[in-house]
Amino acid sequence: GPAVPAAQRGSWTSFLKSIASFSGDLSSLTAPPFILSPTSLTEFPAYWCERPEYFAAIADAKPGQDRALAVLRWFISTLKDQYTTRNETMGSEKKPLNPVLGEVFYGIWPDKNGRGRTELLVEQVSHHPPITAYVIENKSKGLRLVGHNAQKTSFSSGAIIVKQIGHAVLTVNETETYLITFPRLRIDGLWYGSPYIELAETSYIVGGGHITTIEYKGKGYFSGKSHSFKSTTTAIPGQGGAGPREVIVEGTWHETSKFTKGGAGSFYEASGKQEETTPLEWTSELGESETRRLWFLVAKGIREGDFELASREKSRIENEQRQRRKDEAAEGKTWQLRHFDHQESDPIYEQLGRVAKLVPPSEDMYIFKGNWPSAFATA
Ligand code: 0T9
Repeated sequence: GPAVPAAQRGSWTSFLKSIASFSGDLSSLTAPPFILSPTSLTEFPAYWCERPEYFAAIADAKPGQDRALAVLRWFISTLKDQYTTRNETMGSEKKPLNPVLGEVFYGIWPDKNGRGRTELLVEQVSHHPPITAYVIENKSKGLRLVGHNAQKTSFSSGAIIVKQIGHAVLTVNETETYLITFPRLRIDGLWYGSPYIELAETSYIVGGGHITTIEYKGKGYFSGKSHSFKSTTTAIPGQGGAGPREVIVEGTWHETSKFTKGGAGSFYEASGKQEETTPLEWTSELGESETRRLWFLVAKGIREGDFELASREKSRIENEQRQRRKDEAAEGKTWQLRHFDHQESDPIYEQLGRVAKLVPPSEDMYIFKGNWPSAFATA
């Protein structure tokens, strides 16, 4: 049947008009019910964790070119989950719930086959514009990823263009660091009410004496297929990473890729299912802003088609937030982040970003305070 329910065609058209005449923070626009997702953006960092064995494999790889390729393989393995899951589970891309300031999410992927346990901690560190900070750790493998994410959106010939702001830094054994940047998104299919994502432009992984440039193309480029990429991994001159050769990998990030230079055979096959998060069991320690607790009734309303419930609960949450900000202002206080300290610049981004000639040459960062909820210890 048609993607836009007959009764919502008018509101979809006016939603599209407001997108087109609007640049910046799309999260604040009200969308018709059929396009709403019951999941908050604070859950999205879980996509980095849903192939835990590829994350663990980074630690097991030999430092140098092998490890640089292990980081790349893990990164590619997350893309299908990051950018096609909503289409697969809900029929199209959907508008996620816009997290409130201080919203948190905690999850675990248990140890299996010696891969160690992967732990996730997420905090919404800004409401408008939405900024999400996260830490992912596999302690037994000595791996830690700290990152933050924001978006700058614009509208171009019928599509939403999303420039991802922010970056992640992966640390291996407290010593080796990898800077990871994110691709640009193009959201198409809006007119028909069935949005989907294509990746575009370039993202980078820099560290361990190597730089990997990943180029993204849609239908009609490279191989002619949707979701295509081509990555080039080279040693950084003068950084002791003198790898034997350049390695090129080509294919599609949602299916299959192979070495086309400096190696042979398959690079990554997106087979098997992603592993869903085991959320940390709720106790008062996690607080009322734990995402699934906070949005429970909104999500229920969206899932069950009870949009009156969803919108009533959403308004309640938003009003409560507005009141909180007013109270803080009246008391001359500002909101304190729970798990992160904000810093204007990130020396690792600046240093490794120079190798990739990143624009902008500097970005801010969120430093993890190290305060995992105690419930992780007993979970
Ligand atoms: C980081 C990811 C990000 C978040 C989402 C653009 C988007 C919000 C940000 C970039 C993750 O690692 C990867 C995947 C999907 C991205 C979302 C897709 C999307 O549409 C939303 C935006 C804000 C909208 O909801 C636009 C309106 C909507 C009706 C189009 C479906």
